[in-house]
Amino acid sequence: MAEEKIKKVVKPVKSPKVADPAAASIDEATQQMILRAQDLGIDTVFDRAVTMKPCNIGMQGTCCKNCAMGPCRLPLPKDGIEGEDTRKGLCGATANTIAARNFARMVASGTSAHSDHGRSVAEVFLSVARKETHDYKIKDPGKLLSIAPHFGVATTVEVDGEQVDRELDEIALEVAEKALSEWGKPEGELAYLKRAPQPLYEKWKKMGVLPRNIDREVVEIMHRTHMGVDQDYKNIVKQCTRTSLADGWGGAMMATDLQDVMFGSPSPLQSEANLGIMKKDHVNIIIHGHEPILSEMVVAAAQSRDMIDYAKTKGAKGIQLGGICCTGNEILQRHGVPPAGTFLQQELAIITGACDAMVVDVQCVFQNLANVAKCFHTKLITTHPIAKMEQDNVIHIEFDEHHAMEDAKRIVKMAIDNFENRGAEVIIPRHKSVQIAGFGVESIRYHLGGTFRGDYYTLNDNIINGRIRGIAGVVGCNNARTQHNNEHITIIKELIKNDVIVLTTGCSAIACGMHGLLTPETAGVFCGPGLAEVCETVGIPPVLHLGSCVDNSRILLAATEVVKAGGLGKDICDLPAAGSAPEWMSEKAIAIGQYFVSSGVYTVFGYHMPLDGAPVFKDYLYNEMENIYGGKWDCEADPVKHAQKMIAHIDKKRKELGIDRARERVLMDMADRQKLESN
Ligand code: BF8
Repeated sequence: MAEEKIKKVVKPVKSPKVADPAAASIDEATQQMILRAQDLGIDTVFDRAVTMKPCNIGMQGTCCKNCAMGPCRLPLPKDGIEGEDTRKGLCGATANTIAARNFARMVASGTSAHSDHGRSVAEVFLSVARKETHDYKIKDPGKLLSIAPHFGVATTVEVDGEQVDRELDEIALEVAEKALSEWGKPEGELAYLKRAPQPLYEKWKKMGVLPRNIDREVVEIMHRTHMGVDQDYKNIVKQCTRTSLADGWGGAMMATDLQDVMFGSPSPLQSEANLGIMKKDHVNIIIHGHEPILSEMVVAAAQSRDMIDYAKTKGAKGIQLGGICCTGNEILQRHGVPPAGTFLQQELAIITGACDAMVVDVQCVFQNLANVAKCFHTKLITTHPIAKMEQDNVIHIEFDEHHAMEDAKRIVKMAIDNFENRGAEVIIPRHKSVQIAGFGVESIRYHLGGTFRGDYYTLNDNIINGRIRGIAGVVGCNNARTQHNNEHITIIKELIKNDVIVLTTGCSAIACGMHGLLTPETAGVFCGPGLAEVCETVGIPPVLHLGSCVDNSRILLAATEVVKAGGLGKDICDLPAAGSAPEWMSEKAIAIGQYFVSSGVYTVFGYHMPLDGAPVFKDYLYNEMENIYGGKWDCEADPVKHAQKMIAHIDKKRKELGIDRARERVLMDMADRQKLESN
């Protein structure tokens, strides 16, 4: 008896469940660092994804916690629903209402994240225009002149009956004031909406979804999804559209434009990607987050002679910067600073033991970084007033644009001083790949435009003649519930194999860089013959890195340029094009998806969508929306099927445009041609 009791009490201690590195990621550097973390007894997101399962009802989108009578949970019965759906919450909210409200709150949050970023940029730009800061300047006056008319700001002035150029400072000030008012102007509509193709703008107008100002649309979602307000999922989706347009054609687009004006518009450049960019004998500073305002200064500080000399006095050979997430993409696009990895690799950069400082601003920053940093010498520095961490090892250096360079130098010096404190063994994976990044609307025009016949001519011509089958935007996050990078890379390889040119942003772009898809040489290896020929002729990669997630606005404008160049319909929904977010996880991705769909793009998400508990609402997003805006949502977890769905849509559009036969002609091989000629 006593023996039995002892047996019961002394259970063998189970070793904690941890991730299988090969199942967690297709990237060898990531696999190596997951193993190292496990050896050191440090858990990472990959391990936590094994031990914590997602909530089944939340996954279905039908858990309502919008009032204290709940949470009310409305899972779909295992066998589905026959006849009337009688499920309801305490107040009577249906599964459709609950799932639509949850979806809408994701749109509101995602829009807020992009747009608050845009607001910060606009505020700094106003300081520049008012000459209140000297650390930032207008680096791209051409871009300022190109956006001014969209705000109704004149670039010339009449003097003695003649039009002459207006002072740049005057234009900057007026643009800054007009831009900033977009967040809260009391009447009218957002200034940038008219940049869309006219039929699209008219569609939005007819549907009553033109955003009035950015903040108002977000506030209205929060109001309408409060207990007992909007209880018609179609009406809720309408506000989702209006809010998401305030993101894509508003806050995010202004963030991109004003960053280009102040920090310079990107142009193609060579860099590298993956954890292997970190250097053992250098001071390594990892910059992580989304707002590139402070990081612009950190780049300048780290490249300054005095800081490099100071690093040498501490025994380092120099200073190596690396990026994570979209701040990383911003400094890659403009300065060639290599990304150290995607969203899921943030903990791993510290686990190398070589990260002397990690500087974070806002969004996509794991709170667990503080716990990982505790195990190493790494200084984890938060810099934004709205994004602090509770752990006591985190240092907060608050950024202020009025003394930005001073703040940046303080941070860089802190990293240098920390170089000699490295304790744990340093293990940096050797993996890294070369990449060409830095594309934008302007550089696509340069590479794929026509000298004599208007913008984007070469691109359109090659789509019409079938060498390029269509255009895909593949964007977005990593998600620890899918195999890191696998979906991005498999989908993109399938697309380019089928002659679809890919525009990429966010972590998808970093993944492409890591896996070698961002070089012109990729064309000869992975592309179908038509796309390979075009890429080899003009010397571009088949996958073009367009920047960070706010830079999805560049994809909207590139699509608009394609429409304008002619021959492919009159609206974005006419184009042989599709969108994809293979490994999405962020609410920002939902806002992006909604503005792509509402701009006419067929948009496929990977992993899963929290809609299964409300099939009627799901059907509205997946089918009905196409009848209104020409674009619709879809979801496909299998990456090959995912790409095939996009290709099928592209082919459907080619057929509607009457250009489906052209492709058949292009893809004939020599034998086919000879046969034809001899007939
Ligand atoms: O804004 S892709 S994981 S880093 S949310 Fe975050 Fe997603 Fe990466 Fe950039 Ni975008």
